[in-house]
Amino acid sequence: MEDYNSFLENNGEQKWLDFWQKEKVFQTKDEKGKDNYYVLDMFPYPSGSGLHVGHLKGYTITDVVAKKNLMQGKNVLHPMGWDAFGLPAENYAIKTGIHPKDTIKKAISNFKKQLSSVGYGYDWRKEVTSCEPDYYKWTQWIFVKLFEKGLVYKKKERVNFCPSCKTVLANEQVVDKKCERCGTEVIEKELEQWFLKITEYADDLLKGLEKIDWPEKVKKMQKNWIGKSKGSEIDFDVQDTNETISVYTTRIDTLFGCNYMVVAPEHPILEKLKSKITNWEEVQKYINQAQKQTKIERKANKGKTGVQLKGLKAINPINSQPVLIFVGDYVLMDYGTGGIMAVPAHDQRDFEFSKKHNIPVIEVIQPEKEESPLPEKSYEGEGVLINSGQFSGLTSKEARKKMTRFLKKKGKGKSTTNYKMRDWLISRQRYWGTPIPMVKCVKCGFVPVPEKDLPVKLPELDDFKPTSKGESPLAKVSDFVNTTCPKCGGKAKRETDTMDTFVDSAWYYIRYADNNNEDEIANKEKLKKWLPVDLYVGGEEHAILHLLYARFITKALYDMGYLDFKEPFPKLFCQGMVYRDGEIMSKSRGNVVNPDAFVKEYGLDTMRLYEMFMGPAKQSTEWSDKGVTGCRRFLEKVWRLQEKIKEGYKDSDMVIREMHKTIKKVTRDINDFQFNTAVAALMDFSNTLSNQDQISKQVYKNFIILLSPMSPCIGEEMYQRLGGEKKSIFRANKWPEHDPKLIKEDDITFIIQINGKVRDQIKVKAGISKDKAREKALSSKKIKKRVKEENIKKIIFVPDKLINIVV
Ligand code: ANZ
Ligand code: ZN
Repeated sequence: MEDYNSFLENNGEQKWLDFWQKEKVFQTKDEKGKDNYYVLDMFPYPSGSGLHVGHLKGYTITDVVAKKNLMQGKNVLHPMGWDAFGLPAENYAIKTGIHPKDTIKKAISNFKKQLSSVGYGYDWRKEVTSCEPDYYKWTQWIFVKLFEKGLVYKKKERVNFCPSCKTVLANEQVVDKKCERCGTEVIEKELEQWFLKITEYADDLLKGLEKIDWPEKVKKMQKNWIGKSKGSEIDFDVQDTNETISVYTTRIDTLFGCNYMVVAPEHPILEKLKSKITNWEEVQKYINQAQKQTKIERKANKGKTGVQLKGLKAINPINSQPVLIFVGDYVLMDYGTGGIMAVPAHDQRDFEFSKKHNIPVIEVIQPEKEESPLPEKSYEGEGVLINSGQFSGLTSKEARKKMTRFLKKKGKGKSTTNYKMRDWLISRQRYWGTPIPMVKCVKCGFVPVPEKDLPVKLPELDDFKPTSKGESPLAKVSDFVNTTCPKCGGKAKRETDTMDTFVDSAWYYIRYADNNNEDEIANKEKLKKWLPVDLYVGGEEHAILHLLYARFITKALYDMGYLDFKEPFPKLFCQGMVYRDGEIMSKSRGNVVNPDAFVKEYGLDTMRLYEMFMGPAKQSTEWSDKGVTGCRRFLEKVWRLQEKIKEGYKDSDMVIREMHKTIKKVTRDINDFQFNTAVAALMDFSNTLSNQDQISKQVYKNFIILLSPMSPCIGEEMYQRLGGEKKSIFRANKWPEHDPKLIKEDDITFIIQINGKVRDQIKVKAGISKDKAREKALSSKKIKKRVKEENIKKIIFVPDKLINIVV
């Protein structure tokens, strides 16, 4: 009989890739009466260097899940497309003169070839490409809708600017004051920029996090990024003037300890009162210096420097005591009010500053349980107020309420909320992006391009360099720039900035539902059928920006009535990285494992199986060639098992029981993203089968079905060999179900903990419920001795392992 090796050598896998394509096995069908399941990978940028085996981990996960759901009889939407605008192709164009569209085309075709060679079942009819007019028409449409809704504005903003690349850089693209790409020193420049008002959705974005099934870590990162902060705004009068300085604080309870304040170098009060500042020269010098730094550097300064405004004092509104005023670069103008009240005793930054400037430290909060670290260090915690007049004796929490009320009555304060998140700057002075569909008319101002005139097409260019003024290269194309006003018909000029590519990727999941629609972003019925996405899989590096932007766009479109869901991705799974020699795989490190050569040598089934077997999917794992050979040997063994099949053979009870256990485990593990243990269970079962002299067709068939999402070619080959089937294994609706009666519930050792410490072990039936386990645990003598029912705070239950009673 032909062995596995010759199967591979005779293009056995390719045979099935061709078959699936010919039979349209993985094309999305929407058959009536079936559940719909939408599983999606994050939108890849088709880079010139192609895919390595690290990228394929996430894609294999979605493909396994897609195939399993298909086999369970669902309609499955599993699309792929390209985040095709962006800088790499444009920079390459500047260097070589090759048009970005050609570079991208080539890269996409390479990506497609690679993905197809691994047997992924994408429905290529659904493909979208963000640099194609039929796609960016709708990116522009969204922009116009947001504009009409008042969620778009243009504003001058100091931005990071690279004089060599002649473009604005995001903070993340500035490393060590230098441009990440070319190493040129970055400057700050005031430029008119388009913004999307994501801040209007700050609270919605926060609230929505509570309802979605995402890794806790990712939710926390979004929460911190949004940075909701509840506190108070307090007005300090400036002595002998009519001016006041407002500060934002989260610790109004420390107000009696405030004996100086600090304003940002850009604070308007400085210009206003400069004639009263007796050391103005010194102050001005400091301000000039501060403005030479970027915001990132200033944040890193952490209050090391500052200059007192001599001749000026403010008055603490709670006790009318005089307060010194400083200018300091660590106070940022764009957070809160641009001014802070400083409390040396209870803020370490202020503490250190006060030592440098000989300012007294007034203790006003005493810790309730511990010793105060004062006078060595500030005490930043909460506690009970002292030295605080009528408020002494209150706890921090009570004091915050009462002091806010007190100041409010005096007209000197109020409670407010601040957010760290800023509006989304989407202007890019670059060529290879979606043109911003706005026109500037002398009479009417900025007017959006009407829907019927969309898309505003990106003109063909040969010269991709931005202009010397830092404008987009589109500014050089007079045919593009000069136009008429859609409102009054008068002379007008087009906006020449293009959009941040994060706008393109903030809505692509919508388009897959109906990617060829020329009249709508997507048909409502189709949206209802497929969205929101059932499972979204991608890397944690997108934890903040992409996922936040996508949620924002969804919420805005929901509010405008175009969508009927508020969260695009109710379930998110983030796969871990693949390392090689302890390092992230990357071209520059030279440790990349190329899937092409690998598939050629071992076969795609082995490749996919190893991707799933190499470790828990959510953890980072090390690529090992030895592990690969292990997987290959397993498939060889699976191949040989067919020799044991005997028609009508009656398997032993043990084999049947093991089969049902395996069905249960593999099904559950795939649902729980525990692919490695699913594969391990199949390996175990294959050992059981190897030890038999003969096995039935049915047992082998079930085994093959369970394996086929991971290793589809051997699955299809064996399934067809077993005969009697016309359909592909993936379309046969034959995913097996286990029979709980047949899985004998063994006694297992079950651990009882109290506050995480093991206190007893009992024998219970496997599969015991939480309630039953609780009852058993509480009736144990050893536990009774230590725990009273009424003191139980929480019960943590790990099925078939342990129960932990928290008291
Ligand atoms: C007085 C105070 C006393 C503060 C104390 C803290 C501890 P979050 O949670 O980040 O909102 N702050 C306010 N505006 C600022 C700005 N523009 N630049 C730099 N720092 C600013 O923190 C709010 C705290 O950050 C505020 O509370 C203020 O310092 C500072 F014992 O006010 B606090
Ligand atoms: Zn006009």
